[in-house]
Amino acid sequence: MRLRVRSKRGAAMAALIAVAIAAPLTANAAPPDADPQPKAAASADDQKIRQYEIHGPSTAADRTKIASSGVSVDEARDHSVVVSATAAQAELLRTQGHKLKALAGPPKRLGGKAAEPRDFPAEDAKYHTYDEMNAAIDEQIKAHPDLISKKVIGKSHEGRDIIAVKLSDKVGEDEAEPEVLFTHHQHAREHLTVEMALYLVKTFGDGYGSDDRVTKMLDEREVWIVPDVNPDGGEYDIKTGEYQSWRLNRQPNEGAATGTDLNRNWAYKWGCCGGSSDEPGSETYRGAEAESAPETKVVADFVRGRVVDGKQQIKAAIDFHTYSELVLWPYGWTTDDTAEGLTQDDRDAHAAIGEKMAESNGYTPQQSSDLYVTDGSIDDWLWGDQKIFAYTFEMYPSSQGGGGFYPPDEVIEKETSRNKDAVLQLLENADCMYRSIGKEEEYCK
Ligand code: 0X9
Ligand code: CA
Ligand code: CA
Ligand code: CA
Ligand code: ZN
Repeated sequence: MRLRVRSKRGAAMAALIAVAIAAPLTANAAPPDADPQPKAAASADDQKIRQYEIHGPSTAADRTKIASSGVSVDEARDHSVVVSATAAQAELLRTQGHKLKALAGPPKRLGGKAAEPRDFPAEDAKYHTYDEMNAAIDEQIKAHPDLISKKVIGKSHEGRDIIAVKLSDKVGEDEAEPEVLFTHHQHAREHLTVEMALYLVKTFGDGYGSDDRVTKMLDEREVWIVPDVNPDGGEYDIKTGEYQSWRLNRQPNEGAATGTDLNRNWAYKWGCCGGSSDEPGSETYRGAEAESAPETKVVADFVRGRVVDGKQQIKAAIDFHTYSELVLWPYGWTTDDTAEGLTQDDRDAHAAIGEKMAESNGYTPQQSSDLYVTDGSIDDWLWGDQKIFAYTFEMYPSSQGGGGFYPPDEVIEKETSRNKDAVLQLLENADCMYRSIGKEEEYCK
């Protein structure tokens, strides 16, 4: 396992000090989030999320145990973690003996203006709402109709269109070219991933004919981008004009709590291994059954639909998340390097290309379970069920000090273009992923 030693202490400390000034903490004082009022039966407050730092957890096993309390583990350092938790989940961890330090909440960034419902705060206006995202994509299609198309692949729980954008020369034809999939925004608060999708659509659309690598890849590959897997969650996260730190979709469950963790809802080893929760209200609630979330099913059906004449056309994929600056590969459900359906060669090819991509963007490469165990995640399903080489990118920042889930919009250009080379590498390898380990003859002839 390789966990990066963090160098962003200063920024993280500044954030902690800011919290401490706002609400001084002594060893046994009530945390600033403690609610003195008796709990109402209502659910919105019970599901209010904030981040905490917990000192101590050092191994993947420690972190998996922490996650089993129902929190999401947002950041893994050498000897501590940052989690997102409700007040009740935080309380449970405290009764288990952990010391939780509340971190600063999401930034307001209102720039002196009143909160605008259903939009990003004024200072983050460069981020795209769901409507703005669709408009930006439509504009690119208009500019490059021979190169870019889109189709509605299904609907979210609240009825929003989930779309897949296709990029290739002769975009209207289904050519016999390796296909590559990019998925974005399974987790509502990870808005930078939608910007990543828009960056790819623009960079490939505008770069065709002038950028040699881009041109070659659009000539020889078919690229699929699902820019927003969880539109309901994303809109919910911004709808009051203040960030909600929301992760899940917006599907109601029996009882009060809303939402399923889409990245625990995929139909491979679903709920197998302590890497998700069966309790609504958990940040990693896996849903009532695999693909119970309409958003998961829509994307899974789309991927299954790419099987032509018994052959899966999609060869490789990246699922974009934030944050921590990581390149991850399967499996998440087991900490073993190899397991059923994942041979040593499969693992080595994943790792070889994963490490090369990480070299180019400066992220840390590792097997996803080196972080913590997950089951029912998209990358395990893509590989385990569909034999698609699958990566998860955890984008900027490396730590909570860099803005956590809410980096300012000033970083969008730099942090999306940072992945251009890695994405091109994946496309260039997609015709034979085993070439990376010198086994083209054996696997690709
Ligand atoms: O926990 C997740 O779903 C991802 N991290 S996040 O902070 N964005 O929520 C990591 C998923 C990595 N993939 C697997 N573990 N299979
Ligand atoms: Ca700004
Ligand atoms: Ca083509
Ligand atoms: Ca094709
Ligand atoms: Zn995520």
